[in-house]
Amino acid sequence: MDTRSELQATVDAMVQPGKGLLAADESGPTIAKRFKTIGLESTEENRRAYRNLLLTTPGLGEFVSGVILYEETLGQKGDDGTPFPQLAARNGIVPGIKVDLGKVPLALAPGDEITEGLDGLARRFVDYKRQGARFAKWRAVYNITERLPSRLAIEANADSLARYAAICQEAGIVPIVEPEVLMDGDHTIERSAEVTEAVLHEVFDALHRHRAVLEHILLKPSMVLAGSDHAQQSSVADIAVATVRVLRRTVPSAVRGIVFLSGGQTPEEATANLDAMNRLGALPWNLSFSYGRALQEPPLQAWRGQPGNVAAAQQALLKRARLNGAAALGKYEAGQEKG
Ligand code: 5MM
Repeated sequence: MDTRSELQATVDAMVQPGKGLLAADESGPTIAKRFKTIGLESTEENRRAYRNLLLTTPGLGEFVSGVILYEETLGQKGDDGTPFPQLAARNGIVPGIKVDLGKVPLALAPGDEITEGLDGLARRFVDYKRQGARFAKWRAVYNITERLPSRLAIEANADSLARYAAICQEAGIVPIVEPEVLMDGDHTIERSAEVTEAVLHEVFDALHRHRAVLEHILLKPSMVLAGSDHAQQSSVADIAVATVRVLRRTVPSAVRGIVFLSGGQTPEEATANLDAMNRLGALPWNLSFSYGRALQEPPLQAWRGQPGNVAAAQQALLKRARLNGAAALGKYEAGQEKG
């Protein structure tokens, strides 16, 4: 298959009505933080057992079309000896990999951050593809204050995201482009909208300059929300309207799929907000989810590292996947939470 057809086939498999992505790409320090909440040590075997639980959830492929893995997980095997990428593919879930190497402070720009990992990326894709990865993910992070993010951070991160996307597409890998405007802070929803619009505008300008094919990327943005410390939190309806307004202003209709991150929202909030957006009428792109915490928190708490809790944890994951699948169609009802 030529590269273009390969990219197209992957996008087609990932963007499906009523389906979204599971972000299970926590790096070492992040998964250790998550395990700490259930009093579990982050050993290689515990991480493998947990990812095995997620990927062997019966029926998950009905609502999840892709899974983002961390490099270590890509090389690990399920209980039956099947490598995780093949295990996912067998269940109709496209395997992908987070390829950024994390963020560091942006030099001479106090408070801003930049994501690293471009050097040698094209070479790394040879192995990742051999292991079964068909898409990748790169996350840029923007802190909000009255003066942040700086123009410099917006431009530098957009350029890195776009270079990453171009390298992915040349390798036949679909890039998920993730600019995350953080909800930490006491900013208003209007300030979040202003920053998100500036960030996305710059990202698409950079994607154009770097010759990325928009039909063959997925965008993973944050929702437009007031800061988590802001006194007045917005309603679901206001979040949906503000987020879709910014997306309409900045994301070309050539982009097939927009898959949100949850960014610290509760699982229920992330589902309700996605649902409300999908009730706003016809949109140019498929709006769905690529949640990490909002999908994994309930199963992680149900599991607590105990083999006897695996079935309950899988049920908890399947429930969130099913409800988010409904939200991706604008068919979620809060009453379904009780089921
Ligand atoms: C779960 O967090 C992922 C990994 O973060 P680190 O690289 O810091 O370990 C992250 O990339 C995730 O895919 C997205 O940010 C979305 O996750 P949330 O939890 O915000 O939905």
